[in-house]
Amino acid sequence: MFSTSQTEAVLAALNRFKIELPSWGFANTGTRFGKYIQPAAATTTEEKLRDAAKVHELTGSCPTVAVHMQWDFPNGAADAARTSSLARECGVEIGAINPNLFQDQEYKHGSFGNPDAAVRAKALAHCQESAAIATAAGSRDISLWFADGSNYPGTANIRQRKKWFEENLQALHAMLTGDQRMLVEYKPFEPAFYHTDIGDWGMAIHFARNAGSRAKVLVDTGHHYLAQNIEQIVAWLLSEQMLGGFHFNDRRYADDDLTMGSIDPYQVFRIFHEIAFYEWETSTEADIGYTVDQSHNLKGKMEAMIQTVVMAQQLFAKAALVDHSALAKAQGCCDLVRAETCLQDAFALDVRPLISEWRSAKKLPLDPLNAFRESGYLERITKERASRNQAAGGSYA
Ligand code: LRH
Ligand code: MN
Repeated sequence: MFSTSQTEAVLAALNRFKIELPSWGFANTGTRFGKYIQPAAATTTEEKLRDAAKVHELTGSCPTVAVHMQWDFPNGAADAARTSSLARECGVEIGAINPNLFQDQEYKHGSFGNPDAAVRAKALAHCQESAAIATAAGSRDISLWFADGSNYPGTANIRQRKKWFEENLQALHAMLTGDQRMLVEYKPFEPAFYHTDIGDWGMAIHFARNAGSRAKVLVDTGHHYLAQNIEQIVAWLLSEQMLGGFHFNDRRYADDDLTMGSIDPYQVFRIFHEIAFYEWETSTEADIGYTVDQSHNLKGKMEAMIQTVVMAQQLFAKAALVDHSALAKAQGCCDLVRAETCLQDAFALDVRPLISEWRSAKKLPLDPLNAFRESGYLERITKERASRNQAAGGSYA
């Protein structure tokens, strides 16, 4: 079935593939039309870390957890040491620190882009604290997403807000230490529906470059208009050495935050292909942070996360099977069909037997989802957490 070189390529790819899990993916999240409470959902940071550790135990590819300031560090930097030792005790590490500049009432008209200097200063101080937590927790990335924007024409001075963002991102960059990075995530709309201050990759790469060498761009797959060619943006960011990370999810319409590869697995494959092809061509390993960013409103949160990592492993493995030299040759002589089929042939390969081989070599369950169902973990956390979750629930108005 697979040649030795194909087997080696897939096993090598699986050995280095790591995808970070979002703490918020284990909590009861909803849409603006409400939340459907899951009795087993995690509420405390400890429960989120334990759930993430369970997914890592079953899949072997997600040793770090992305955390969100207000959701996971209610007492700010004071929580850093305890939370990072708790994570280690669970068998994972604290990953990217996500400041939260969209919940507090003061941020109604923005954070870094707010016309009120006091609010801008508060936002910068919050990011400073995030950098301090990153240092305390041994995390490398401060992952920045801003809901900043406006809903109606004429209500915001877009050029002035751009200047404030440049100033504050430069100020934050100056606070980073060691190998720390700041990742600038863009999003075209929601919650703002007229303009968003960091609305696309062009604005993000400008702000990152303007801030300094530690600043890179983060691509959230759900943050694109449907017609946009995401892998072309990825190829550009790679070519510019400005690609810092991903938030993976899937969508049918907008930022739906559905499970990765559930709607368009070939999209994720094309992204992984651009990275693998770049690494083959440059004989370098791209310094990219892969992270899941999903909200599981209907699927069981643990099963959805395990399903996501299993899908990610498959798509990453398939991309490692593209015959890059045949592809480069076909591209060079404009042999369109041969070039295209280099991708289609790799995507069509069933890599699951090789992944099973990798799992048994790593003493991991051959079928993580089934192993989870047989583990009794869900029944146990449901018993532990149901009473607390019953009390939750939320209506839009
Ligand atoms: C914004 C976003 C951002 C997060 C949030 C949970 O849509 O993608 O990355 O902070 O989701
Ligand atoms: Mn995101």
